[in-house]
Amino acid sequence: MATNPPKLKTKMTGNERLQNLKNTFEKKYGESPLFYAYAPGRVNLIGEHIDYCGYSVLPMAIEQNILTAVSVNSSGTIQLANMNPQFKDFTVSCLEDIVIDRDNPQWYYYFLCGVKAIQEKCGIARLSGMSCVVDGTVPPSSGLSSSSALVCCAGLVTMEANQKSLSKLVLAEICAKCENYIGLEGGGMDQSISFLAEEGTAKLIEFQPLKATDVKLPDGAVFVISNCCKEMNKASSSHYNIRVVECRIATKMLAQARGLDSSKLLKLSEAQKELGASLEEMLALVDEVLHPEPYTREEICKALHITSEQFATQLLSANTLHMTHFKLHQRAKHVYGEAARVLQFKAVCDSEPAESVQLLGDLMNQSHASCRDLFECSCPELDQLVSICLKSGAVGSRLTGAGWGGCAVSMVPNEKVESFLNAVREAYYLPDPRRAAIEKQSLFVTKPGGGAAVFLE
Ligand code: ADP
Ligand code: NG1
Repeated sequence: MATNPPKLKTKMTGNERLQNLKNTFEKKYGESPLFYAYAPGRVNLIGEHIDYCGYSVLPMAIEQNILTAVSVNSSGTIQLANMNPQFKDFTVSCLEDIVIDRDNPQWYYYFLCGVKAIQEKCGIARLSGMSCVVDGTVPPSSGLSSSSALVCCAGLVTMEANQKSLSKLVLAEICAKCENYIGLEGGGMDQSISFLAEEGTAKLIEFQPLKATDVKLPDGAVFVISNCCKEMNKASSSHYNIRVVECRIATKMLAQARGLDSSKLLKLSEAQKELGASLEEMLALVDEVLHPEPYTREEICKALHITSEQFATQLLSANTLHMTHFKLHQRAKHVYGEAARVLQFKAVCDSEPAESVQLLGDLMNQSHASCRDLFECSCPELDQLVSICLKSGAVGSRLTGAGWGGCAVSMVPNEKVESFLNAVREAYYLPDPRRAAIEKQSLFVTKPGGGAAVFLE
């Protein structure tokens, strides 16, 4: 499957959203779209902040997606418009290099990340002109990967408009790398599931090499997404890259302590591989080698035998240059523990013991506690929402995605879904008019959806 290009070429009619998009397109550009493409957002069931450390994650695609209507022309420009008036029109020339301003992460720069990825991969000297209207239903900055859905959709649109053909696997790999143009050191989970998802199944996503394996979720429960209604834009803050940097430094400190050549290792999974150790042994090593007090730059430079200039150029990124203290013990503990939980989650899904739902719920709860206490990527609103979800009948509940805001995912036994939704509505959404106003799109049952595709009307 993953070797085929994602061209559904199916006909889609009688869809109100598609009709609105088509009408807007025709009004704006005076012609009909030639084709459409969509890429889904995702919910990560378990495995948070470990993709960029090289560890497997366990997401599924959601129904919400980014959908784009496209026409191809000889205007020599790429014209971008959006159904949401908050996202302004933008036009860029096909004759000049595509420049992405990482200090100003406007919506169209995410789109241009996808364009640039295809241009570079396929060696396209001059891109086809195209006119696009984008319509998104993934709530932005909420941990459901609206940005990656946009990047992936743009990559797919550019491939199709320029008559190129790449497999889903290659598209996933290049779109994962290209979101870095906007300044984020992401790990590739979101783009991988957006292309490799298949309806009805969650996926274990492994990296290096990229691989997606079906994970059958238990029949006895459903997954419910709830948004805490606090947005967190990753590209305009440094929370995310700070964690990436801390994990990178922890890798080097562990490697150094065990006499490995730390200059070659960047990811916590690479340290494990070099040492030939199990995840349990890595957890013990973290306790033995790293102290819980934050590390200063001086202490790290001394241990790694590097200068403060080397520290800044080799270990930090543009938006983390200001950092003075680094929590290495806590971050590495989270990563190795979470990596083990992903494998346990998959093992339970595969072996289907009678108590599957409870076992998976326990793992999700442990994951949230680790994200909150060790990785410190939760926030008071998310913690309150997770606690309400558990009191309302969920067997497991945790933040999903980058965190610091955004969504929680809860596992709810089938027979409790209605009472769960009512209880969460009453306890979290209705008491606050701002939350109540967006409750419908903020609290919903989800099931594994399909991956990105191109189609005709
Ligand atoms: P997420 O966790 O949803 O990926 P990010 O903060 O990384 O959140 O990215 C959100 C950004 O993606 C938005 O600020 C916007 O620039 C872009 N984006 C998301 N949805 C849309 C959309 N429907 N149309 C245009 N841009 C979008
Ligand atoms: P969100 O914020 O949910 O799109 C981000 C990263 C993922 C992963 C998760 C945390 C990007 C594009 N996405 O997801 O790769 O690291 O945080 O598990 O950077």
